[in-house]
Amino acid sequence: MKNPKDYGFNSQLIHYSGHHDQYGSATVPIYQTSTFSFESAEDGAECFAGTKDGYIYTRIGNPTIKALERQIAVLEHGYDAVAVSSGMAAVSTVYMALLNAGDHMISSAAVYGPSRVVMEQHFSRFGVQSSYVNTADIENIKKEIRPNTKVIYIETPANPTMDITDIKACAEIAHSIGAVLVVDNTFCSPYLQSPIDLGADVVLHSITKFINGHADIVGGVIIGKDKQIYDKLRTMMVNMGCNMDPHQAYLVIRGLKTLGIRIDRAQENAMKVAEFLENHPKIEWIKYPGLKSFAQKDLVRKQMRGPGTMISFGVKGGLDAGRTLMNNVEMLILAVSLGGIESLIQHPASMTHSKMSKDSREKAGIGEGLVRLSIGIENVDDIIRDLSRALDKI
Ligand code: LCS
Repeated sequence: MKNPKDYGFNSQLIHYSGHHDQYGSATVPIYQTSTFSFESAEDGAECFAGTKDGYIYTRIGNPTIKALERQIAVLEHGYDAVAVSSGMAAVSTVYMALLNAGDHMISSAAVYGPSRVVMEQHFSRFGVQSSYVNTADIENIKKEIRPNTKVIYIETPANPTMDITDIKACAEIAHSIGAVLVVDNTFCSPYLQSPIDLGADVVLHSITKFINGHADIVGGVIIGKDKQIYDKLRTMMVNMGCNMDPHQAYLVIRGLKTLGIRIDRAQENAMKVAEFLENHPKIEWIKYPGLKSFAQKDLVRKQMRGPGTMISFGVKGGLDAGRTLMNNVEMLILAVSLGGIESLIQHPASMTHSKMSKDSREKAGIGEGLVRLSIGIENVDDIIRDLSRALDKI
């Protein structure tokens, strides 16, 4: 595939890695090496000076990792990408690369718990200021702008509230004040949403989720829209040392090939599960971007190519009833994480978002009764039967 832009998304997934070797390998081999030999002392010096292309050391770069980075950059319509050891490494690298002491960041209040904890409890120790607001209402962002605001950071759909933030409107605000827009695109993957096309400067993912899709590795990736911002991100990753491992990259390349069909199937299932839950007498409320009742459905249509596979809901009877449900599922796995081929159920207030203060959780709309589902690719009748039986136990 010479120019991936001439091909559709699924063809890019299968055929584009940009990797070529002397054996004509159909897949990207694992370069399980920490270091690379130089042809001469002069050659080594040139590689370090950047006047010659060549691999030096795996923390700095590695052919297996580079193949994954190239592929994700193409899928996200960015300049290039930096693969890292986890989604949290991606979040921390972005904060480290883009914020200085005295700078201010405005973020969605509902983000993955540790993305907020690392800013409020750790970056604050180095003088970085932050405001957490409901970014689903753009006016809340405008109200928080300070002369030192350098980053607007959004998660859309937000984990776990499913609130949608208007990416294009955020990019316009960020650029009007000389700030950058960072979008955590984990809940959509590049299959369902292209933040760079809507004006984002940086996109990040927990690769652990949809991109890998098989619940067998932890990883992250950051995509820069241009060379200037990409160089900052790569330099920070290399110096912090949170690189991905080549074996991990190999597994992600393998999982990534089926991203499109995995999401198509899981999304079809999620729609049926959401409709089942919405009509169930024991369900108090439900948020799934594919439902007619979803308040922000117009924005979903505007910036997403599908509603995704994540569902949040509350059971009548609150936390106790939700616990009964979670303790009685048989096939669904009671576990955190998301975006894999297997359906998972979890309780954000006591699990993924438990390290946030109760006050922050409540203000962000993460109530004690919220139960989160990540729908997989199993037979949908089995998922619904499992939930139905567990709901009957309440
Ligand atoms: N961003 C989002 C939106 C996430 O959901 C997560 C993890 C991360 C970043 C961090 O990625 P990690 O370091 O775990 O690869 N979300 C999780 C969740 O909701 N359940 O378990 C992990």
